[in-house]
Amino acid sequence: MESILHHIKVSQKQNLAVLIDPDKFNLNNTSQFIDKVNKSIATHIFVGGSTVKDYATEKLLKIIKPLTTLPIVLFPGDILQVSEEADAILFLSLVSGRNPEYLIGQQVKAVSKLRDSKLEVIPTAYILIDGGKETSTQKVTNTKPLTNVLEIVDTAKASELLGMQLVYLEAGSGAKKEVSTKIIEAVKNNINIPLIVGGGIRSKLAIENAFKSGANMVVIGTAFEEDETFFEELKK
Ligand code: 1GP
Repeated sequence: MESILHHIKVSQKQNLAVLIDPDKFNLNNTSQFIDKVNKSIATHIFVGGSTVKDYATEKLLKIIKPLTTLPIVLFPGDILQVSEEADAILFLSLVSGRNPEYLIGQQVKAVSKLRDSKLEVIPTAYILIDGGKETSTQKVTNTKPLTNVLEIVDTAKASELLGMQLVYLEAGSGAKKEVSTKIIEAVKNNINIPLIVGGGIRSKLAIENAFKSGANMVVIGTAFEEDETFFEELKK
């Protein structure tokens, strides 16, 4: 399989990832849901969450894998979610916060699982942006989201200079407001690595705005969880 990071970098096509949070997902509905994903404009499936019961992610991955040919990317909140059943892992460092456990602690603990892994490991700067409400990621990591544009831009740039391969601007799952176009543009203009944007995106217009502002990939979870007709909406 072509490197997922490379694909995100070079593809002219707009990448749309559907995020499946094993904690919220109804397993009885899996094949119907994945069928809709397969027929939609989605290009990737992300699996993970900030609070997931032990091995629920791996269990879900095993069910999803035979049902789709889309690349499956782990989006793990902790090391228990690291699984060989996916194609790649966003190896996240929460660079917007100053909690060492999520900057480097979890990553060190994950090495025992990743050392002999076949997963494509994608070093990712994970930046929480204020989305208008406290998210579970903020609670779990005990960190605050960023609000200041210059600080957001400098955090993204520092991550690139440190060698990270991807920047992920995250307003938080179910955010009241998505990452603003102003922030997306400012970050995009200052980095040379691909940019992912997610959190609170619930309309076709918001997706288009994120792409126009420079996002290489948009991630959507809640809008699909709450209303599967959103898949149809995007085709129009
Ligand atoms: C991925 O957490 C987001 O970045 C997903 O957010 O659930 O609000 O789409 P939503």
